[in-house]
Amino acid sequence: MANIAVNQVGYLLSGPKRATLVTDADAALSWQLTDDGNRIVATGTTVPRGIDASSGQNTHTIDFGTCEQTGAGFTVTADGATSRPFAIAGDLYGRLRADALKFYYCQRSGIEIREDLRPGYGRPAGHPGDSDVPCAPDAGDYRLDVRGGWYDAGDQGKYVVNGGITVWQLLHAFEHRRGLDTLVLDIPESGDGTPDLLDEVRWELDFLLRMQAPGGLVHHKMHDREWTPLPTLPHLDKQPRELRPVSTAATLNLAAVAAQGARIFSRYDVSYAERLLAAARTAYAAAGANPIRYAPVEDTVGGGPYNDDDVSDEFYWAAAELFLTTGEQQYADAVLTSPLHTADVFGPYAFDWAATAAAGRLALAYTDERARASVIAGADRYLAVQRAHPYAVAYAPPGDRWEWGSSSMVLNNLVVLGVAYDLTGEDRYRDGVLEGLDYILGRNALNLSFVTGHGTDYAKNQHSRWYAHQLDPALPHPPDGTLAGGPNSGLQDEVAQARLAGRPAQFCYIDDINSWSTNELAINWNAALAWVAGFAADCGR
Ligand code: 9MR
Repeated sequence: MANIAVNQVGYLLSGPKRATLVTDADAALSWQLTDDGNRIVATGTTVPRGIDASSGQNTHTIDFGTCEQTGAGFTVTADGATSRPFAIAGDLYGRLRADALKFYYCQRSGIEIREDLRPGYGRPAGHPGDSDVPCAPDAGDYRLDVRGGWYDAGDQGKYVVNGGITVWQLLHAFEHRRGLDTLVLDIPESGDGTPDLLDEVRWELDFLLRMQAPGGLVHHKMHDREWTPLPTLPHLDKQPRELRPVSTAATLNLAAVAAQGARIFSRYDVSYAERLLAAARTAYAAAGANPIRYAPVEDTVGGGPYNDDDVSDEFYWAAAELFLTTGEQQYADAVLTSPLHTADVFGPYAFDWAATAAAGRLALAYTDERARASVIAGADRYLAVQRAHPYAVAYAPPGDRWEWGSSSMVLNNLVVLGVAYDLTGEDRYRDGVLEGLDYILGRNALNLSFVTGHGTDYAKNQHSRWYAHQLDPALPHPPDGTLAGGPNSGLQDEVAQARLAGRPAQFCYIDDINSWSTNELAINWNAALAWVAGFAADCGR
């Protein structure tokens, strides 16, 4: 049976407006766009696109971009199928931007979540004992105060490399997207004179600073000694908490984001900015003296490994941020002599917690001519991938094997398009970001929005120990604005293996709380959503 997938939130009046038809037909078909009063407002013919490798479906594109009517409740019809309803509006994404950022307050550790600020999500402070945590036997013989920060994902571990890329992306958005300095996030600090987004990011930055050991190296992570069952609310977690060993990657993450933070916070809190910059300098020097302390892949008990045995990209990224903040020659030299400054860093996906070279490049692109040209070249490549894709996804990894957290890879490739738009002002990059967001919000093989509370059919059972409504109806679903990790060809968990084995990439997803490899939530993934939603909100008028 035919099916039409659309962006269920809707389409910006000033943006591209396309849907994907799944049909057995090979020849072009007629389509109609209908408004909520059942009036036909546009008609046309589909463009056959053939088999989509990511879903195995025979597809056509429906383009209703010429529609100039606004409203809610539009549907598009072709081959006997009718899409879910959607809006066409001048301005659509303000709520998505706010929700994607409000997500972080509910992930906070070490502080009560206030019911008046997040109705349905109030809970006592989790892990107050994180103020005095011992090293595990292989990590040292001291204790640190590592309270605060955000819980990483559905688990209650706190990992420096994932916190690092998250902070970086949120601060990059703050620096380069409009409107984030005045956005109200309904957090305890709202109204204190500092932008809410910076207050939220500081909650994590303070934690990252606390993870720095005497001598300047930074602990890779801290988490429970053993895995806890679902559900477990943070304040009811009985597992002992431990610091895992220091790593070069974690140390360079602190160097990168403390340097970036120093630049951005200097307008609001000079002494905090100085503290950040001092920490960034000592971290960078400590990493230079200890360049091969790698977090091992086997470290998977009680928390994820976040293993990484190539930190040349972290060195490049940290040097880039230190250079942008200080302008000092030593950091300029480190950037210019890094092989990654000239390497092609825009592969199947642009960046994530382990691959940070593109983060350095995207930071430098606003002031460095070589970096600027490379971002534009990378963006052109992602645009070509998107144009060839029947669902307009700018992500097509080799063999169409989609990675863990693919939603964030799709979005981070759009970030490259967004920066290219900043650099050139050319509409094709802006349109690419907007059309790329369609996939996340329902124009996909599952007809599912991967963002809780946005769209008509959305993911709401993401793997989490406390938003565990699926297991205990007294607990909430994840808050609106929570991104699901998304299709993952690896199918590492048992639910996914039992239900999804052998399927094409886009079908390697299930909205089940126990499918931790396809349906988790995570701080880094929501940062990708926040960046792109911030871009899209800014395109409204
Ligand atoms: O996002 C991480 C992904 O890139 C890795 O392939 C995967 C396996 O190492 O781990 C993911 O991170 C998880 C972390 O280890 C623990 N907290 C939840 C994270 C999201 O699933």
